[in-house]
Amino acid sequence: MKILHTSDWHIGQVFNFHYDRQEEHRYFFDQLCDIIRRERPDVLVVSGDLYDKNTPSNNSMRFLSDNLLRICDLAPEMLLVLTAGNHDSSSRVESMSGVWRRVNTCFVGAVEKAGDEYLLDKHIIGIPGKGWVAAVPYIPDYQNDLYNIILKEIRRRNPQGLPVILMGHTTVGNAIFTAHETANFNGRDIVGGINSMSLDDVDDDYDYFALGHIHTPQTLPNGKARYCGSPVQLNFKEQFTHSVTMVTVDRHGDMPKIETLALKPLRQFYVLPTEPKPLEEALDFLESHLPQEQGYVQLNVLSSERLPSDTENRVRSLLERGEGLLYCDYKVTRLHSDGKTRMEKPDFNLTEFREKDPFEIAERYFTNTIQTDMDDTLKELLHSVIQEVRSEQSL
Ligand SMILES: [Mn+2]
Repeated sequence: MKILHTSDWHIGQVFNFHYDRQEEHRYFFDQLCDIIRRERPDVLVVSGDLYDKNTPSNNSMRFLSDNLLRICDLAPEMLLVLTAGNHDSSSRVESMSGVWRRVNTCFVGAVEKAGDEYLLDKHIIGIPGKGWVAAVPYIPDYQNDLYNIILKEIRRRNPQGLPVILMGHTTVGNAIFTAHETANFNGRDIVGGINSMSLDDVDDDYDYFALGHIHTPQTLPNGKARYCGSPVQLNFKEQFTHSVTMVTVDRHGDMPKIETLALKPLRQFYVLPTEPKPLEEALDFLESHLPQEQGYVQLNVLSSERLPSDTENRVRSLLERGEGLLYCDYKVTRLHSDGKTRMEKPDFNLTEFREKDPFEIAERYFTNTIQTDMDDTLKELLHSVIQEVRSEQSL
């Protein structure tokens, strides 16, 4: 069984509030179509965060369906399974699922119960003679029992012992979170608002765990759970090669063969200079090292005070000398006031602020204003309030 694994498309992202990413996503879909044509997978799994927002524009929804139809047309025999991530609206993702089912495409968004029992059928998708997909969308952590309940039901339905592919959109503890803001509470990682779970709590009889949510591509230590990572770079922190993952499982119980297929970006992300420099030096550097390929530019400045108000205009006019260079912002690393080279944590810019975990923002605000660390009782209280707001929002 051949599985093509991707996740975290974030269609409809508007970078830095005004740069539409649709051309870059189209460039990704062109490459995805080439890969499908060449590799002929049995199933394409997309592990959540199809859209960037839970209220995508009509244009974004049209863009997704047009591109999925392209894929369906070129590989009508391939199964597609797409799940909702924490960025998606679970009910919206399923709103047209009945129609899509006719072209071998399953959208799985919401988890439903009848009384105390989960409704399992839509999460368990069989490919006759080939294998099974356990389609688990983003779930709040009090529903983590769903993974094992589905795996148990598949054991019952799978007497031939065909390969089992598990999907999830969650944080697995001790993974590599380099492209993300993280918080830690009572020894547990929280990334992008999702509490971490342990792979040890999931029954071991899946053959591949196709994970989404963490954008840094990585195979976890058990060798059969993997974050494929985002296919399109979503911010300046994602400084790695973006890719999709091709997986082959020969027999149930065998270790999967995992191959990374690199993607080309349409636009680059430039942080210039690489190390922060004082403003005038940074501008000189930019002028003499103007990138040749189109992309987003962030100026990297070392300063002990606020930058003059014309800084942005100066950077913009330098970038106009290049081709397709898009100004984003400047990042200021502050020298400590005692003049030592020790650096303080840079202030958040607006983009970073939007990506931060609310817990971290509140904690930093508290520490800066009250000038003392938050005690455990307060942390616990804050944590439970954030959880409560989140579970209300996901209803
Ligand atoms: Mn994501």
